[in-house]
Amino acid sequence: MIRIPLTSRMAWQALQEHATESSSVHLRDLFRADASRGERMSLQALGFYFDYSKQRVTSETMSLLLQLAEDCGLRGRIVAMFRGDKINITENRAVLHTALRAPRTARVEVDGRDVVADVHAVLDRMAAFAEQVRSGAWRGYTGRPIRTVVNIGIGGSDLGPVMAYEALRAYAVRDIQFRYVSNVDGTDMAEALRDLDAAETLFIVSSKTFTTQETMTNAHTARSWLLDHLNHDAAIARHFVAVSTNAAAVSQFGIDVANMFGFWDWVGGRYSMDSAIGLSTMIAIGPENFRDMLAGFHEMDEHFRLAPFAKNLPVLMGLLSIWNTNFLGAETLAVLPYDQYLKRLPAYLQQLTMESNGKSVTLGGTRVSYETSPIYWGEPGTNGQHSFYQLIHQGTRLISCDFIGFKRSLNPLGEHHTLLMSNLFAQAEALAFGKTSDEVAAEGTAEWLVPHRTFEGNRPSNMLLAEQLTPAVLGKLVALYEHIVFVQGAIWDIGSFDQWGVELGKVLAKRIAAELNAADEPAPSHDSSTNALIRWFRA
Ligand code: G6Q
Repeated sequence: MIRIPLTSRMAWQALQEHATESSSVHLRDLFRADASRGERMSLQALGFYFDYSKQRVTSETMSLLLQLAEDCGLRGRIVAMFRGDKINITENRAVLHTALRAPRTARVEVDGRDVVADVHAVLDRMAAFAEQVRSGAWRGYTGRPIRTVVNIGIGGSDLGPVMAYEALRAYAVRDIQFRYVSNVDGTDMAEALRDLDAAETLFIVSSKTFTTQETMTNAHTARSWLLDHLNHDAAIARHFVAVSTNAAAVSQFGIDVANMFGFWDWVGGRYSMDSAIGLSTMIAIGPENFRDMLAGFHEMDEHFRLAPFAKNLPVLMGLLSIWNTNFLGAETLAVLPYDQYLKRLPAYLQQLTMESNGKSVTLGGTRVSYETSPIYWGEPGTNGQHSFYQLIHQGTRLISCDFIGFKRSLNPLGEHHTLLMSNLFAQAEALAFGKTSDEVAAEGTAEWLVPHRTFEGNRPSNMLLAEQLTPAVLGKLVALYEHIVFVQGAIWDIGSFDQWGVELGKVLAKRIAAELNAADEPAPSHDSSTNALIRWFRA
């Protein structure tokens, strides 16, 4: 297949020219020139109100970006993903997280097998188990019900469950505690176990491969702790369940395969929070809420698959991030949820976006000549305003922001929500329009102080609003970002679904661990710095 380099595409070149021509245009001018810009550049879909009028774009920018999407074959790529083609070419795998939330009646085949039936079989088993734990019918080895669930996993087997648990806490049972242990640093496990009663603790060992060093180390430590307290191997079956694709390793660990919840190689770790990896989420919020969340994911999948690009949320947000990254030079993208429950969303999105699109060769294997994934980061509002927002307002870098907010609070308390939302809208406004030196001077500011108090503005942002944070809305939100990543990857022509950098870390750590334990000299293959570090640690 002949691949046209992205930078040789006509739409790309037109965008470059257009970016140069419009470089001096300010959002103030754009709004002044079009009184209806705020409504025109907004979209209501799936219960979201999405306003992108504060992006530095015109109608021409948008039509060039949409043309770029067409030229890059985004349409065909979407079809290929949903159909189950092996688009993860370096691992020869299908990419079918969308099948995890397909309704029971759907059919998606991988190698001739309908995977939707498999998905629902696992969901049903998860639901039965979750109900048992929630109702107290599931008893620990000494006959007591479960009071704490500890999820042991890392990366994709941790960040999604943690984020979803925090996000949906308002829907969670309050008489069971949930803890998440991921770091191989013993402190993580020690602090999680410190005040727990083994007789009332359930461990979910979540690992797609069941070989990940951190997770296996933590799982073995948890098992020893449990056996120290309950003194019998038979206790393992009542206090450990597994989520994995590796039945052999699960059973070797001592977990009854009857208590294993499976998933498949076509689910990437960072795309797995709605698979069995979400077992802790389901125990927390209950099967019905979990299914609502899946329905939300599915609704966004269908929107992504079917909506015209000009009215397609993931396509628009993906293209806007391309514009900011590749044509305006923004290196980072701040995700700023004005909702305390979404406090772990930025961390979750860091993995989703940067592990997926932190790549520098095209699918054809040649080095890219343009930037790929921006750095995603963020904190919930309003905390960030008293910290790093300063740099977004007045620093030298261009940072684009995704603001997220809700009309109704899950905890309506006096004036809190109105204040929260007024901060949200005010920040987006200030970033876009700034404050000119004339305006500052007109306030009676001393001349020497004027430059310090002037805000350039012209800082681009998206505003994404919804009625209230519900399981379905969370599902839509996560699917939205999953598909934004897909759009970006399709335009950049990179493989969004492998993670060789993560694999490298897994191999390297094992090698050095053996050397840290050995008494002899470090293997000469290391550099002088690494050898010295190993000697320092051993001494
Ligand atoms: C995700 C990555 C990575 C993975 C972890 C845990 O896409 O592949 O973050 O989820 O390394 O892997 P296991 O689930 O196999 O333990």
